[in-house]
Amino acid sequence: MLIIGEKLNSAIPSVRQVFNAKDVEAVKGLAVNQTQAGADYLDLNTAQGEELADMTWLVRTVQAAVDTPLCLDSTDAAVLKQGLDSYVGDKSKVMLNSVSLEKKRLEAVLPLALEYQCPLIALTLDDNGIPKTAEQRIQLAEQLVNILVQKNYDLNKLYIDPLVLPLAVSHTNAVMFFQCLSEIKRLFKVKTVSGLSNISYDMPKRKVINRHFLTICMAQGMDAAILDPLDAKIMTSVTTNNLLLGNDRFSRNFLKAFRNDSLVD
Ligand code: THG
Repeated sequence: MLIIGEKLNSAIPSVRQVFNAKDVEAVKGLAVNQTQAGADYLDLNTAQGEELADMTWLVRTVQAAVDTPLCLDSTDAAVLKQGLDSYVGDKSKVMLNSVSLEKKRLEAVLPLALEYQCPLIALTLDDNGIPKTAEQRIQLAEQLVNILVQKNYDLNKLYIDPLVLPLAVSHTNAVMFFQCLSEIKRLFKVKTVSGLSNISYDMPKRKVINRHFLTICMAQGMDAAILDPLDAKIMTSVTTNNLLLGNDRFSRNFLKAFRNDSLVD
């Protein structure tokens, strides 16, 4: 499973301070440490500050520190474009997070993904909001897939995010999400992705819930997760789940993690 490191996000108060202070060393530290911990992509989100200007600064600062692919995280197409314009190198490696079926967002974000054939996260959300049922979300996933096929977008680069809602809102929100993951894969043969933390919103022991949620998502075949790679417990879960799910030939990655002393009980 692909790991998208979530730490370079202005929604985290300490990181917001780092961005506001234009603290280059702190950003480099978060980029290098997440990469060393196993991040395949680094998510960049500047929504809580001067979103446009901060995105340019962040892309340049992170690119100066690591070669790890970037995942630009904004609801605003102008910010995604700004991030792409600031990126030096092969723009087809930059993941865009995200598009949805909201009319304005679709019209503005889709051309960016098509121009550079970027990997793309697509949310099952339209102008009516997030649908309540799995069936309706799967329908939105189908609409997204159909639009992208029609535009000749390479579906291997598409990651559908069925959107996690808190268990505290409805006790069936997790099972509904698992159903979305498995059905979207079965019906459309496209990849899936999710953040973890919404599931445990307003609950105690959030990290325990997030970790077990991730395990079940992986068992449904989820292809990517936005998570904190500096959390040794969640990374131990990822490594062990990959082993158990037959995704770790000769136990190579599990044994490597063991020898590095990075597996925790
Ligand atoms: N889907 C998509 N994009 C997303 C989300 C999603 N982007 C934003 C968000 N959800 C994922 N990113 C974060 C970033 C930080 C935190 C949660 C989600 C966060 N971090 C704390 C910290 O680092 O201090 C705690 C981390 C921890 O639990 O260890 O809260 O769903 N497409």
